[in-house]
Amino acid sequence: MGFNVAVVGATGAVGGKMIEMLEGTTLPIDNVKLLASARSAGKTLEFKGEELVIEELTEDSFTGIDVALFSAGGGISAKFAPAAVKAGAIVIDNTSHFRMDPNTPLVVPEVNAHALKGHNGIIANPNCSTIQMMVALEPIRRAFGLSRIIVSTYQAVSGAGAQAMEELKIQLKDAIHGTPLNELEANILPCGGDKKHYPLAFNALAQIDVFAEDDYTYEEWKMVNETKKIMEDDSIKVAATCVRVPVFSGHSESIYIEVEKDGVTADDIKRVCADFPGLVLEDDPANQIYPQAINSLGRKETFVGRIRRDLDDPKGFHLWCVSDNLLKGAAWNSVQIAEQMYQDGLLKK
Ligand code: 25A
Ligand code: L14
Repeated sequence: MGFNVAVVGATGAVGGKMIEMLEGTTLPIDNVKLLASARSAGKTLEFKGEELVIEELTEDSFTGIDVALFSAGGGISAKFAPAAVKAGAIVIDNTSHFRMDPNTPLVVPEVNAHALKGHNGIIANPNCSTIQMMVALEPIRRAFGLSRIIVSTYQAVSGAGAQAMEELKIQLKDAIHGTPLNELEANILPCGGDKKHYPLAFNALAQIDVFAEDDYTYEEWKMVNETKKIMEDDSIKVAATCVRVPVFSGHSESIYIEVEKDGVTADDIKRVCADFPGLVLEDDPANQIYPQAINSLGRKETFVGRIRRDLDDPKGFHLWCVSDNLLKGAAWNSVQIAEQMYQDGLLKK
């Protein structure tokens, strides 16, 4: 007997990839139920060659569901995840809503799968930028200790959803046809709601999500807080600058770290990275080999390269980390969590 799986936000940028990941999963599946807003109810999407009709999400949607993957925004998770849990489903939630709740495990399977067993029905999928950084840094932390992380991100627009991708496409087209860059129409980015909007085409925006404490954005705070929770170490010093670039998918990150051990070399770091599951070392400067966003698309792994020593601090190192934000950053990590739970005997019919 297989599991009944629901996808909440099935018509979104992440939801579509969740459906794709479920087509290839090792998790035994009986039925897939696609849920979205009333706007999409009645439309169909394909799953393993079969047309599935999208249903409107309601509190009654979860009868008979074993696993519910949520990716329709924090407000929807807040409202409907409890109903799913009540109906007996395990919720794997892609939004930030439950991530810092001490009773909710925040999991990257390669890093802290052991945290899954403490769940109370909901498992949080970390922020996309955090996930790929965790995969790249966990082998280094395990081997040499980590005392500090300073990261700058170059984030793709798909992280902001399907409508943001559409907005960038139109801006690029209008720009090519001669609209001055600062006159391009912008209604969504850098963040939604009633805030100011700026064009992203041929631009870089040092704002992802809204501004918060100490003038860091909420996206930057997510990277700081989630890192400490996943690595189970509040003493790691973390600071982030999150930047949106006109890339459709594939987040890139420039990461500076300080290790705890003395005498570590760049080659030591390359060696432990090459051996870590889910991480691919692409680091051959002589042949101009390093990770690129366009090569990460469709891949479940995280890619790391440009690993080099800091020129002044003997415990400092720099690296470049890339992953498909819609896959490892969201849809794949969620389905991987379900597979891991099944493997660990935590998913039962
Ligand atoms: O609220 P937040 O936290 O700020 O979240 C912002 C967005 O981030 C994405 C997701 O956008 C979310 O809405 N997201 C969430 N988690 C993410 C993660 N970890 C993440 N992105 C990256 N990483 P999205 O566009 O990718 O997906 C949105 C999905 O949510 C469904 N949805 C929205 N409101 C819902 C709902 N489902 C149930 N109940 C609700 N009330 C949404 O379905 C989609 O699946 P949909 O039916 O609303 O949208 C399908 C089509 O409708 C168009 N459309 C969207 N908004 C409007 C609209 N049309 C008219 N008016 C609108 N206001 C879309 O173009 C789409 O084609
Ligand atoms: O917290 O806009 O998972 O790129 C990930 C994508 C927040 C927004 C999250 C983006 C979202 C972010």
